[in-house]
Amino acid sequence: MMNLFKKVLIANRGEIAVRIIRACHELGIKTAVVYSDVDRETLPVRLADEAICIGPAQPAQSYLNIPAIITAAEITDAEAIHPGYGFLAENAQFVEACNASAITFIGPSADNIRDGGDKARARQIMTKKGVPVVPGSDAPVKSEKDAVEIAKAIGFPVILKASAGGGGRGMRIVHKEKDLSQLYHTANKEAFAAFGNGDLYLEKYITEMRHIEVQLLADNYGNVIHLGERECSIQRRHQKLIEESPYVFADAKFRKRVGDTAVKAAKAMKYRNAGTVEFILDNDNEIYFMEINTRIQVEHPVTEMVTGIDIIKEQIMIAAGKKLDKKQQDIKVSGHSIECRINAEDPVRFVPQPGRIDLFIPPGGPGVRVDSAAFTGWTVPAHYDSLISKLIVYGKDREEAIARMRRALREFTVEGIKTTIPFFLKILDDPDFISGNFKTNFLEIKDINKQ
Ligand code: MV4
Repeated sequence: MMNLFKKVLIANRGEIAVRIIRACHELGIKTAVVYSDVDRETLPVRLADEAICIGPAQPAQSYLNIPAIITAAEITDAEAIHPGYGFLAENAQFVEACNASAITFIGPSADNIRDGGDKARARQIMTKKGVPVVPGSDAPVKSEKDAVEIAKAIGFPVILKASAGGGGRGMRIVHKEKDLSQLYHTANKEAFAAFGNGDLYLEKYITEMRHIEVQLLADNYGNVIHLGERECSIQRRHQKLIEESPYVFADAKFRKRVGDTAVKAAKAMKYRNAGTVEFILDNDNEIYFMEINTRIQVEHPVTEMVTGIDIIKEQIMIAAGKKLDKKQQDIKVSGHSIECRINAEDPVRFVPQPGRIDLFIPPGGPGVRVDSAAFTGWTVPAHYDSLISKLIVYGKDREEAIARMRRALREFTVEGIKTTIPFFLKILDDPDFISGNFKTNFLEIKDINKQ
């Protein structure tokens, strides 16, 4: 086997830092992790071979501090940096800073990140290469007048989206022509405030859809394979809550169609490393490119469970210049996997609940995986996202996976702070969840979190 890195620096925290440390140690790679003042007493700091404090809790002064992280890599002699997700994972300037210091960024190229981060440009690239996109504007709209004309041509309802967008900011659904000018201005202002770029583009609004995404692996030599799809429709305020693989109603033909389309999308932008193409699946079973996520995603474990492939190890091997050692026909999806994101939040109103965990007893047993950095006595800081554990189950089929998730959630003991565990137990008993009969509007329809 080609030489991998001797040491990798992990520029992240929490469960994903632990996940990356595990992959490195299994590959015989030493690890260094960076941490902020409030993260001194944490699992990644204990598990890594070395740990370096890079600043105070505020992300801008620690996990987003590019010079501090490059310096940490240099003084620990790390040859590569894994950014995890969030923070600097999709920052093209950070990739360029790594390149300038001869440190390998474990992830896509700076150009890949720029293409994926500019949603209007990604749409253009896909259109040009024949990847289906929802009818819409072929560039950011230039003015309110421009928006009205394009919207009338597409037909209402339409959705305004921020070119630099993410997380639903700068997004507005427009049902009638008369509402467009006002919504255009508020979306434009919101996008500018959030991203420093107010550009908006338009798409036909698909009123009922599923969110289906495809995991990709692409090496540095143009070889691209997909690892099947994930169904991620159960979300709230653009935060996914439950993800599964495979999609309940996917047969081999659907998997090939959506998978081949995702591979085509990756090739259209000369993508490399791990990535995910997100699609809209409409009621006529048509798929449309929505965006490409140029990072490892929170929900990657469900794909690992059904394919047996360690995606983090693949990322590291690709970044080290290894050729993909698997072909598309080697990828087999078997069984079923579901993930619940356990957040330190009130299970009804979803308000973050930072604080001390007085007792933490994760579930175990057959088919249960817990990706977590939590432990008894750990204080969940208020400065970061509220994800404390990912509970992932595997079953021979969806029915077994659901039964396993239910019993694992019941076993899961977290005392001292509120978590979203009770919320998931309600969803798992919902007949429409059990039958697979749900869309992205599932939680709004159910009002499952209102009482
Ligand atoms: C859409 C859509 C319907 N039609 N695009 C994109 C980002 C993701 N977080 C939500 N997105 C959507 N894009 C078209 N052409 C529906 C959603 C969507 C959504 C939009 C607004 C408010 C709540 C939503 C919940 C799920 C999906």
